[in-house]
Amino acid sequence: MARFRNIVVLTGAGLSAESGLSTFRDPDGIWSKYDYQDVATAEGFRRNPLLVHDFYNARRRAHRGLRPNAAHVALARLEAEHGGVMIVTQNIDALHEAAGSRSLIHMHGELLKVLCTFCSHRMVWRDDLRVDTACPFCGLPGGMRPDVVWFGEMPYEMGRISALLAAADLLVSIGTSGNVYPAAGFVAEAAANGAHTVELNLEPSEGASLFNEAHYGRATEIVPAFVGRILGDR
Ligand code: BV8
Repeated sequence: MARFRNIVVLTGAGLSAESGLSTFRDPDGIWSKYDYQDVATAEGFRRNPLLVHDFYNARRRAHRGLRPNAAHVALARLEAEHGGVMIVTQNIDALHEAAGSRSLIHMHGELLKVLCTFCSHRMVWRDDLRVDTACPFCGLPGGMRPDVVWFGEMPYEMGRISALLAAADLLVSIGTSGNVYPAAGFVAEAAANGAHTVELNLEPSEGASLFNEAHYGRATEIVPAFVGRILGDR
């Protein structure tokens, strides 16, 4: 494996599947139980905030006690030993951090953070959120929402991500079905800038044909093996 200088790793729900978190589009995934229009849009939140709080409260509770898996740990090792790695995750869980990753962008926000829509303060929040929860900063009730990017909302740090994709000589996409934009467009953007592109997934994604290289299998097996190749393990 040639030596790469600037590595961008895009991760999706498949990376956390073996830690016990549901994915979205697998047969028993989240979108088979909820309509994303009801629970992952600002319109749905306006229409029925109680349903949306219940949806995220259940995911916050499910997150407790979960541990990062061997794939998260391998990516933290890659960052520590390579030095030129940035993870851009679509996931809102905190398992990359728990594995030790620090160079990390949560482009779709974070499950364990909330945002006050009145005073714009963001804060770590591990408990349930209710419609009438008062903001600890401005004191006003009724303005608190999960700090996640819903459909129709602009993902976070897109300028920084574009700069990273322009400089990348390797893009690795892990555990994502390639359905959701703009993340699904990153492989084409990186390839246009001359990067080598690799897909690591359980099965070919929507964008599979766009990758130079692909390895299919469970993340806890194929990600440590790939990281070992990059780091030149014997
Ligand atoms: C925006 C956060 C514009 C909250 C999420 C028509 C065409 C193109 C685009 C659009 C369109 N209509 C609308 C759009 C835009 C829309 C979009 O892309 N829609 C799609 C559905 C067509 N995108 C947006 O709205 C985005 N914003 O475009 O803004 C804009 C412009 C200007 C000003 C304002 C706005 C915002 C998108 C973000 C939405 N938020 N979630 C939450 O999590 O609750 S999306 C949600 O999907 C998650 O973030 C998730 O990460 C993301 C992607 O899903 P995946 O991670 O890929 O998960 P999935 O289940 O799909 O796949 C899992 C994969 O893992 C599978 O391939 C499986 O095989 C694999 N796997 C499973 N187990 C394993 C495994 N792999 C390895 N090992 C295993 N063990």
